[in-house]
Amino acid sequence: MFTKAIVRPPGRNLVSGLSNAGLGTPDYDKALAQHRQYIAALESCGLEVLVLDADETYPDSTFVEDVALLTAQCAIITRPAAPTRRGETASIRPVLERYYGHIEEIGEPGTLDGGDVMQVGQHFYIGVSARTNADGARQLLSILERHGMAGSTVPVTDFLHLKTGVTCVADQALLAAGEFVSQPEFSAFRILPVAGGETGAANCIHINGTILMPAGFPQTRRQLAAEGAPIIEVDLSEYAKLDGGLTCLSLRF
Ligand code: CIR
Repeated sequence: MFTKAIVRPPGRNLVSGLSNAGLGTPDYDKALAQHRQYIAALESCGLEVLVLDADETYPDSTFVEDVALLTAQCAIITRPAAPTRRGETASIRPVLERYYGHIEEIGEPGTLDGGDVMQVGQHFYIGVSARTNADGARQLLSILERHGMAGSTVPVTDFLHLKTGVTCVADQALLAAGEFVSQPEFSAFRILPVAGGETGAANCIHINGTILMPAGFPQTRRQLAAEGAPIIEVDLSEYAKLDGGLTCLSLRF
């Protein structure tokens, strides 16, 4: 069960965030309104949400998931690969110190974005991607093992992050798109392949029995409804313009 979440609303500099989506420039006012709805969705799953101040220095800082990994045993500060995001970690440390007595950190030459880490039960799948390198993954595995946890790596070639294309939506069930539908590392799971044309729906969050999914994907909604869990749709169109989605906007613990 999660009890808390940390979020950071976007700053006006959101319009300068990194993007490969080709969907246009985000509208700041609309993004703020969507962020408020996102917070409300987290709260309706029973989470206490800590809302940090917007950070006008870093255009992508609203994607707070990428700067840390929060586990039951320790917090791990990552080392984001994108040069414009590297400095985002400094301001998260004092926040995490409020909750964690022990904080680990990924060091040079490793890079790791939190969006590349998918926790299922006590296992952590680590995507090795354009953002997370082999050294970053190796460091994370070693930290996890030192704290009695386990993980394994998964290659990511067609998506920004691992969780852009695969998320856990029920006990032992993964909603998967593209290369992750037939990834051998996931062979023990029940795979729900995302319907054609709805690749953007793969980034969902399963929180305390409720599924949060992005708005606008009717086939995936039907597919997830068949799982029997309550569903909340959240419109994150402005964040999709920066390749971001539901998981990216919070740290849940
Ligand atoms: C970036 O390229 O870093 C941001 N524009 C989007 C980050 C999305 N984060 C995530 O998938 N965890």
